[in-house]
Amino acid sequence: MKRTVPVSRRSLLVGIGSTGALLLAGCDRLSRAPAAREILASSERLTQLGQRAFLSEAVMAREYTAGEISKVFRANGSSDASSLPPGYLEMLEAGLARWRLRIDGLVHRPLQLSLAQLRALPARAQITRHDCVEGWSCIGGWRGPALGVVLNLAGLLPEARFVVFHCADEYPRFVDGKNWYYESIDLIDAFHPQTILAYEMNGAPLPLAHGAPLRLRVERQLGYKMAKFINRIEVVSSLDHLRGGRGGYWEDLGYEWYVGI
Ligand SMILES: Nc1nc2c(c(=O)[nH]1)N[C@H]1C(S)=C(S)[C@@H](COP(=O)(O)O)O[C@H]1N2
Ligand SMILES: [Mo]
Repeated sequence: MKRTVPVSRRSLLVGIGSTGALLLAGCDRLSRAPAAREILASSERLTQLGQRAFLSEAVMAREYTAGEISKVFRANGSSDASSLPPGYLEMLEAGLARWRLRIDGLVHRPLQLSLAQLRALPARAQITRHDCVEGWSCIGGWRGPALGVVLNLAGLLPEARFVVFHCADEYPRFVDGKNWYYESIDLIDAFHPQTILAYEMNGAPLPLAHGAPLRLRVERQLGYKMAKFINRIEVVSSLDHLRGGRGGYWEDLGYEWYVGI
């Protein structure tokens, strides 16, 4: 029974067309690696969630053509070294050898991935419109592995319900030593095919202002969900005991947690 799980997922993916085909390539490549295969096969619940996402929630955000990309993509929130820890710029300039993305919490296998390892994963490219709660929009091209691929590598435990993104930047104006930006999404959004960890914007490495080296794209929600400068992904069963308890930096200040567009 377990062995058939990736197959049924594959046929689902074939059913949703070209986007699915991109992800299908990813699944195929991953399932050839024995460790990843073992994790995929052992996590039945995760696969069910993936199928639920594909079957009932796979409403895709609109994608655009290269010609529609905004000439200037506004940067918002933290966008320069003044919001980042000492040494961050130097780390970027030194080629990110020391940078790691930590994946921990309710996972079978906590991971620390280098940027090279993330780049070696199957990637998805998408040109989408970013809508900020302040009322402006820009169209940009993004590329990176589907978040679901990365989560499958770590393997979610059955209690997993939310994915939390911890960021490197701090808001100086609210400083109390704990004002790191963070965000969270549920597993439906986490396994949506357009939810990716982007290391590229408009064909170039993600610029500092837009969250270098890695930011989230969760295309069916507003801009503040799209955590920039991600350095840790934590899988949790509840958001209640995390920081202000509302699942995100702006949420803790009164904004909605789910902001669909
Ligand atoms: N780490 C971090 N992520 C963040 C923010 C931030 O200040 N810090 N701002 C958010 C907001 S409100 C928006 S609109 C987008 C802006 O992304 P951009 O700078 O690429 O336009 O990032 C979101 N993610
Ligand atoms: Mo925003």
